[in-house]
Amino acid sequence: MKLEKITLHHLRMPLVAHFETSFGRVFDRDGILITMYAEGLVGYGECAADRDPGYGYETSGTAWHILTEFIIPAVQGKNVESIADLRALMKSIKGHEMAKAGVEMALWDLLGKKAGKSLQTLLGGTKPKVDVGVSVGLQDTPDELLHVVEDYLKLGYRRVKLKIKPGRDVGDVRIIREAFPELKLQVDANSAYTLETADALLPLDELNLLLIEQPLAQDDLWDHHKLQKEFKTPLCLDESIISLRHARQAIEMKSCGIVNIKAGRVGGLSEGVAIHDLCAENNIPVWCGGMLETGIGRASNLAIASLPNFTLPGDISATERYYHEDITNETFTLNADSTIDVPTGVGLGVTLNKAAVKKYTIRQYP
Ligand code: OSB
Ligand code: MG
Repeated sequence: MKLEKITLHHLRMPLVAHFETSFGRVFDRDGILITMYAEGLVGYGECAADRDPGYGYETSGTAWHILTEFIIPAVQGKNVESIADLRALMKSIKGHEMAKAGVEMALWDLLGKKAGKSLQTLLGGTKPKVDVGVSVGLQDTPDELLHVVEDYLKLGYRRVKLKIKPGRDVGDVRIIREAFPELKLQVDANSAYTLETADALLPLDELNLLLIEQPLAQDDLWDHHKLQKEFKTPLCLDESIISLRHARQAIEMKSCGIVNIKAGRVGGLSEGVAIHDLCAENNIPVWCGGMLETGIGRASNLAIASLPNFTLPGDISATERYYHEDITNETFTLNADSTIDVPTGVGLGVTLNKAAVKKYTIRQYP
């Protein structure tokens, strides 16, 4: 089918509550909505890059640049029958995985609508609902952290991830573990440590954590390998796994025991599925990470998280955990068993709330 037109909306949406990680605090979330038109159908995708280069080098600004100057000129007006065709058109553009992944998501939505199939079906997902948890940001005091965690448990979340940073790690985590001895608990450092400073994390090994996510730098598979030898708790890589190749190298090097899959970070859903398959062959459990996405990205995350080797709960929380108003008409709610239902409609299975898109748009292309 001919990709007749691609448009962009740069969104800035207020979060229900601020979210703080080792790289900073945000009060609102940037995203780029990608709309793709072909054969009378419309597909939607979301580019997950944030406003600041704290998580990775991509920002909503760099993604806008790469999309408008390179990706859209390379794909608009072209005939594309498959995801492989689209990836071939974008192949000469180095890096910028989140920009590419957003465009790929829009094509998956279109292909699903054309075939009358859900994204879940297209990707090979099987589960009707997926286990989820909540990612809890750094709080001003350990006491506040305890209250925030208690509130999420009351809502029904059965797995909690705590953000940590130097000086706010073992002490905070110990308080939560003592208050909730049976809770499925894990931590995420977002690259805030070095091999030297990560020794401070050794007491975490006694706190019965599911995993320790991304303690060291993004480009440091080797030091993660060295650090993993110090811990019984599996390290989990997020930022470091930017492609199937990086996943293979991390597994070969034993840099981690678990992999976080974010389709945005790895350049698209197809690469995410390939990493899922590789990890399954190597007995490496995977789970679906999140980037505080809108309903578009959340629908996509739920679809990929329904593949069989996503055996740990994902960072996919209910809509109300992120936004008072979303850009999809559909909202996602938490079931009593700490799961969220996977959309079953064609494509992503969500529709756009155009008034909300208009309200949160800060620039448009063309
Ligand atoms: O490291 O997993 C991360 C949000 C933004 C950027 C990076 C991360 C996160 C989260 C939130 O942890 C996950 C979610 O969407 O709920
Ligand atoms: Mg992470």
